[in-house]
Amino acid sequence: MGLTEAKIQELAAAVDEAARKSEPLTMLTAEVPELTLEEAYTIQRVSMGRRVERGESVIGMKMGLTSRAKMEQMGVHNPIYGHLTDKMRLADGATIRVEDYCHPRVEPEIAFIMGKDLSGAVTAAEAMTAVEGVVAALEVIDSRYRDFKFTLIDVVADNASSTGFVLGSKVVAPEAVELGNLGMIMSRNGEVEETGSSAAILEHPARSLAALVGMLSERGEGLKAGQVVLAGGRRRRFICIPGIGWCWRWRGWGRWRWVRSRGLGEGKPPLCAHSIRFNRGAHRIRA
Ligand code: 0L1
Ligand code: MG
Repeated sequence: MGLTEAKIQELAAAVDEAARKSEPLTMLTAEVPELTLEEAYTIQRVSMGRRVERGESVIGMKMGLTSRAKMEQMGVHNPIYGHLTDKMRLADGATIRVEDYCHPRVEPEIAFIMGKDLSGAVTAAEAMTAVEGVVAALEVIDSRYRDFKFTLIDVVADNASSTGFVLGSKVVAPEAVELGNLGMIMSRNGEVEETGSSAAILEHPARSLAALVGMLSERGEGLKAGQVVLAGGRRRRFICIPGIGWCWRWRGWGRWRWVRSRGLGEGKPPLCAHSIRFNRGAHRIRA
């Protein structure tokens, strides 16, 4: 027997309030073990409706669990998606404060800017014909679940941990970059820690886009021209600990940097705030 409408509303209110107040939430599946994936997406949608009622607009979508490493971590075989609203978009120079989040993590992303509406069952190549531009992006994810413990169903209900994102300034035509094998270097406190490729995003970010459209179509939905789509992480996310400097660089797109916090001004605690800044196509996150 499925969940009642009243229960869906109650659970959507719970995830929405946890996200709004950055308050820890107990896994929904602890209370409702029979919760299905389908119902979790309904809860996600209803919780988005609550944001829209408060004045937010949905401006795009994100794909999550797109890398083999993340799927293995969660014991799943398919990616998930969440919604992006205008309020989640972090501007050049925006400041985020670690204490405003529950478990903030950052990850490098590739974003698509849709030039046309897209729906139905599409191949990766067909999906790309609707893309106007691609841009380096960064996602801030924040699971609201207490102790960072959740199941796939919980995380879907919690809008795939969506919290914030930054788009780089250098939007290029899709054919201007080798999207399927775009090199990336990640360093920690100045030392190269990991190198990789966009191929880790479902083997090609375009496949991620096509998979998103396929999943949306199952619910009679699709993407709209002008929307942003975050293709998904290529490996793992990096914990936001002030004092650790992460830097990553997509080939040809400049770099993002997240460095040691120095505080934001007189009297401010020194280790809690980060500002985000771009420089002529180089993308920088700085504390
Ligand atoms: O973008 C993502 O891959 C998020 C997946 C959800 C799990 C998490 O919060 O890391
Ligand atoms: Mg992501």
